[in-house]
Amino acid sequence: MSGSDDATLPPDTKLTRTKEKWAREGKFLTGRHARPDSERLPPGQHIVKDWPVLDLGVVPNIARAHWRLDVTGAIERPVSWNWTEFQAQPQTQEVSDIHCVTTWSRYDNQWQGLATRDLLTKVMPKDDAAFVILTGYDGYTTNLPLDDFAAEDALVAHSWHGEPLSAEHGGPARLVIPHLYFWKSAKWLQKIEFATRDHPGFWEVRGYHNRGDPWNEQRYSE
Ligand SMILES: Nc1nc2c(c(=O)[nH]1)N[C@H]1C(S)=C(S)[C@@H](COP(=O)(O)O)O[C@H]1N2
Ligand SMILES: [Mo]
Repeated sequence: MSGSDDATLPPDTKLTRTKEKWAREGKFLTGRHARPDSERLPPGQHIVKDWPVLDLGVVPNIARAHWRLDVTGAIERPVSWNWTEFQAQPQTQEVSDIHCVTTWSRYDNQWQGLATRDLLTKVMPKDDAAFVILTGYDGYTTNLPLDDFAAEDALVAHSWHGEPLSAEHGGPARLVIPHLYFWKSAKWLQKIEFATRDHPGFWEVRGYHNRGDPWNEQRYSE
């Protein structure tokens, strides 16, 4: 499950190596703490109006006709949805802020898709499920505690501001976990796996924090 030996991943780029170096050096850390209810902008962040694109440099082009989303692991009812089946799931709209570990934040993003809470109701995690591992069509992985995945404003989004999510931003569908740094929000979502043990993902094995709470500046592992 660790990204480094996954054959489908592109080789580490200069940017990947630079970000690993920043993690080692603690770049962007301010040492300040804030609470989401008292401060909207987390410490060390600045607001952008445009929406930057960040990924491993390979944009997988998945036609909606060939797209599937597999939900597997420690659940009572595994599913593998095609696009039509995914679109038939309950629809939720959420407006939330993006906080990227590279210090940009973007306010008031309108998302539409399947709320993770509705997904959980469908697939019924087993009692010992405690983690969720996300895999993208580019081979990217990231990990979340089940409680973070289940956040009230978290969703598997297929639209942004009323338009289908663009390929560069993770379309056909991506995860959106607004209360954690944006690297947790896997683009080009292919698989959601429930697990009893944690499996650190692509950035988590390269020096990023395992949880990534922006208000506590959990940018990097110690
Ligand atoms: N599948 C996949 N998801 C990914 C990434 C990636 O490389 N592959 N990069 C992550 C990182 S580090 C960030 S900051 C956000 C960027 O999303 P954006 O390009 O829509 O701004 O996607 C996250 N999700
Ligand atoms: Mo990122």
